[in-house]
Amino acid sequence: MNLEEILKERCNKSIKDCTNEELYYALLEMTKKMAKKKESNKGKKKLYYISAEFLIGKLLSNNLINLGIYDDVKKLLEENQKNLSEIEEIEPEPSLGNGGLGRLAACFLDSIATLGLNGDGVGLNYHYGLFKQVFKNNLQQETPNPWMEKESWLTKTDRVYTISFGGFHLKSRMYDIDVTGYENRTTKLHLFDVESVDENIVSENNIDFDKEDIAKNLTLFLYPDDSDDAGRLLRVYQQYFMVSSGARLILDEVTERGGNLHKLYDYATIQINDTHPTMVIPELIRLLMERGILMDEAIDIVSKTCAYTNHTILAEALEKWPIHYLEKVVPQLMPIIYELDNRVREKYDDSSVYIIDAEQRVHMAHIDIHYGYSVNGVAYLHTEILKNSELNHFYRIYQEKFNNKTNGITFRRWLLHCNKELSALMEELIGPGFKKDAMELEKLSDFVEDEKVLDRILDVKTSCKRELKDYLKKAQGIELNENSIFDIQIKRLHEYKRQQMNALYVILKYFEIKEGKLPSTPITVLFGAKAAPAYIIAKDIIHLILCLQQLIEQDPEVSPYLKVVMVENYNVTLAEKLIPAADIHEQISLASKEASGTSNMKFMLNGAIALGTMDGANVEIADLVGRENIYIFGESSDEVIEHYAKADYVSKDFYEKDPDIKRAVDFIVSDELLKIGQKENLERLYHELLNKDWFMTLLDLKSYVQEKERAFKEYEDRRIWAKKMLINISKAGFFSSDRTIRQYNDEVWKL
Ligand code: 26V
Repeated sequence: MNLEEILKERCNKSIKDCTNEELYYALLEMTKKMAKKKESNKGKKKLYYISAEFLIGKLLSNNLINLGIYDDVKKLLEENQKNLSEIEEIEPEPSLGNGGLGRLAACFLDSIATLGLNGDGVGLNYHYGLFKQVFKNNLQQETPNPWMEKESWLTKTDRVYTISFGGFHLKSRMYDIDVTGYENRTTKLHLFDVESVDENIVSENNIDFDKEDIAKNLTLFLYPDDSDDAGRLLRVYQQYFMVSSGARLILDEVTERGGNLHKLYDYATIQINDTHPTMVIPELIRLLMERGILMDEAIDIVSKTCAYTNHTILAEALEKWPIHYLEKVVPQLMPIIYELDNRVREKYDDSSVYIIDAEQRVHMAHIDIHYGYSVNGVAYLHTEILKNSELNHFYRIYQEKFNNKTNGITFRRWLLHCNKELSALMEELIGPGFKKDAMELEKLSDFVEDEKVLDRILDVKTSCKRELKDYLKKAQGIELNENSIFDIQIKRLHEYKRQQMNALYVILKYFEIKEGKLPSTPITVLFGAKAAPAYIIAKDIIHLILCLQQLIEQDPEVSPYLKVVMVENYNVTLAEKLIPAADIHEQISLASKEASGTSNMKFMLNGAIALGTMDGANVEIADLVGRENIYIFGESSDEVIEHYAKADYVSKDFYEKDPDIKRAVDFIVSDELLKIGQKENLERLYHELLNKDWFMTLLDLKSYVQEKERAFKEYEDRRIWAKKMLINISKAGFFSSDRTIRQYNDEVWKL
């Protein structure tokens, strides 16, 4: 089937006469048909990657690349005066994830398909995704982010289940998205949706809706506001709907393939992505018992089938559901959960490993660890912290279950697609092998002293900066100076990620410029971040950054040398434009708090240098590139863990003993900023930093400023900088998600 034929059928026009929109939908149809024709991966045992989030991004370009037809399609369009990039703009981006965890799941699906593994994704089909972020009066507002149009990547299937909740039933239907492997076969992402969903209960301008009307709202949004009971209950409804649908799919598929449910683990393995899908464990036990298997055996079977990945050590993010929630939503699971807890209590007298705690809350991660066969962290340091502190009591019981799987990213999207110029240069230098085997990037190290190559790498960077400039001008009306240093921090807004520390740096730089100390090269500090709708301080930090953006913009003394930009509605599409354009990337979480990070890997692959703490996968990046090719500052994870243990960090001490810190923090509530911003928000943030500062911003601020200045200074020697860039790229191969998935398969799934 070719494009011309499809167009003829759809609108009876030639390529030349079509609008970009007509071309987009024709390409969508063509790509879907091609993917459908491809054989899917096969095998006796199948992996089910269950996740509440799959942040898949736009799919057209990615699918064209993976199907091996990108260049042909682009050429055909060009011959008809059409531009593929402009056509890609038509595609809406589904926002089916918060950040790293959801994007990781999407990268994993790409690698599973590419490696030819028999594995599918299972999740939910949120009609409005997370939310669309809009800025008004320098504040974040949330609106729905609809992405499902009459025609989309979804294909409706005939698979329908009835899901029972306390007091009512809902009908669940499966929709599929084909996941194309790079020059290989395909797999599927199964997204379940509630048949009775009603988009009309949401208004256009905000994300308010009746949280109690479960039949209508269940799949409208990802993680609705969990600041109240109704929102939290809705999350439990969503989770059970997802896992019950998924568990039935798994049992049906095993049975359809002639498998024996007594040996379920020979036919299926389930990767539980964080604790959101944990109820799949009691649900599977329940369903096996319904099919006549006794409880003892059912528990044993399921324990050999499920594996759990932990993605955070933040206590507030480890799910603990009050028993009365579960009694209300899923009463049918309660006898099983009590039994699972009793078995633990009979065996161990350490209450920290119980499933149900003294406050009558169910610890979801504890179910996973006791009744799963594998527990993994997502970077070396993170797994060590799990073993040695956070989950130490479990590690002592189940040493053999614990393992590390350092995260990875798909190089198809994060190099071949998002940075075609760099990718072409790499191919010219070392041949096309790196596209299939990322470790071949190491061959680039032959060129670290080659001045011509170094200059060309700098040229590619400038060209990416220009592209970002053009894009942001058109899309958001933002003006960038491509001759400035692009210093970028893009990730969910959270105090532990410390965007506020970056903002304090901006304030200090503002003072310097005001006092006549000008940077050798102008600096552009770019941010992109959504804050959870109920996370007040996170929204205050966004407010501060936007106020600084306006203040500096309006100041002709400062604006030629310093610019702050917070892009609106940061998402995968924006990441694909921002990452190739970065000179420096900020990975400045409080050590021990960022499980891994994955943007750090994407930036490195695109020749940006990290400014970061020894946290998450930064530790492994530093090991690979060496200390001369990364900027590291701040206290170590051991030191930080000790501060928490001793409770000896007092932010006010740092504020009072250092006049620079005091001046920067005070500026948050200065007349200049209060003229621009909201008193309530700025004062709240000021007091938070002074009296709480849970994530120790002021502790690391000084060493952060120092290291950032060092980076800016070294940027001035362009060739030395280019060498650092090349070394970073050449060492990025380890962070291919193909490597991560191979390790999961060899050590955990054994497909
Ligand atoms: C969840 C929640 C939920 C409610 C309240 C606040 C809160 C804060 C954090 C989280 C994190 C959820 C888990 C997560 O997204 N983890 C991220 O997973 C990435 C992929 O493994 C990893 O690279 C990031 O470091 C990690 O933060």
